[in-house]
Amino acid sequence: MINKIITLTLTSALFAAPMLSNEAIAKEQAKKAPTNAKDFAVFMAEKHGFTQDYVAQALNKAEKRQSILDAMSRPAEGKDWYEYRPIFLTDKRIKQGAEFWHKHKETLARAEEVSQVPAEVIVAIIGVETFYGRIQGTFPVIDAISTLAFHYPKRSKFFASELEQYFILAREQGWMLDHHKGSYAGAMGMGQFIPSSYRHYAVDFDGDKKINLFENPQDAIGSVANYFNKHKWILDEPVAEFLPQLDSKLAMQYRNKKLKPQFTVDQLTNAGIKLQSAPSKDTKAGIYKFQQKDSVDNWVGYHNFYVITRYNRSPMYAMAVHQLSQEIKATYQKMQADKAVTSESAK
Ligand SMILES: [Ca+2]
Repeated sequence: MINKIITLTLTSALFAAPMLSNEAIAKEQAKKAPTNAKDFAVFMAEKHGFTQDYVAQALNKAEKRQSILDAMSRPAEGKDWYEYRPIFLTDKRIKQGAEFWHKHKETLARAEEVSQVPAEVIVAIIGVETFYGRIQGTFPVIDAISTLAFHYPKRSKFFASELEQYFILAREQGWMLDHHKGSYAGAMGMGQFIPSSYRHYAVDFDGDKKINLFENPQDAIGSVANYFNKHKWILDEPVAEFLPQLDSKLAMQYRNKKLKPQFTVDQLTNAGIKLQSAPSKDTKAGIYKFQQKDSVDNWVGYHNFYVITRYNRSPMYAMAVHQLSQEIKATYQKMQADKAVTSESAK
């Protein structure tokens, strides 16, 4: 697409002096999407070659929804861990995760092989995001993203950029702009990809030349795996470890204030923190606290813990995904063992 715009710019420049310098073209490319509909339509026409009328009409048809603005002001991350965990760690979500794994075991094995990301993490993400594709959101994506781009000043620049990506994505995939539904924040499909992630990380994993994260579990599985691969998941490295006996001084000293682990396994073990999960000694690590009703749980989060927060920037999210992945894996393995016993006894 970039090539096409540059070609167009150069062609028109032949007829209109002065010719645009490379610097001017780069400046044009770097322009940020405006946060009002009128300027946005002009911008999309100039930067991406859409017809201004087409963009203006699509935005005019899109509905500003107060329910979206309301939802933005009460995210699940406002809860404490002891309230947050039970939302995701339910028997139903664990059992259906094992069933999803069984149903798509060939695809998951292939995704593991290609992306070096374990099946249980891929399944847990799809489980947390949409209950294995069942709950993908009810807001027209164009309504959600345009509402936030034009009427939510706190994040308007971010969502204007996502709106820009959404128009391009729809053109690339041949979608009607008002066709797809998603979350109140414009996340789409079984893995809830925002438009920029859809464009950069989603893959066609069944070879039909389309990338359908809404209805095609193979594409969804391959895309979640690819997202984690591109965000540098390290296979066979641990995610996190509960430290029930951690000395409170050490907990303070190695507490991670940011999402990214600021210490190394070496530093932690040299300080006397005993780790069972045997990561490599230069693996990044930090202590994260999780609020229980009357106490605090300390966990060490490793590099892979941080990778999960690249999907959703919250330690509680990463911990829920991690714990769910472990529960699903245990249930899936038990299910396979039970099946083996059943088929053996049927002989
Ligand atoms: Ca496909």
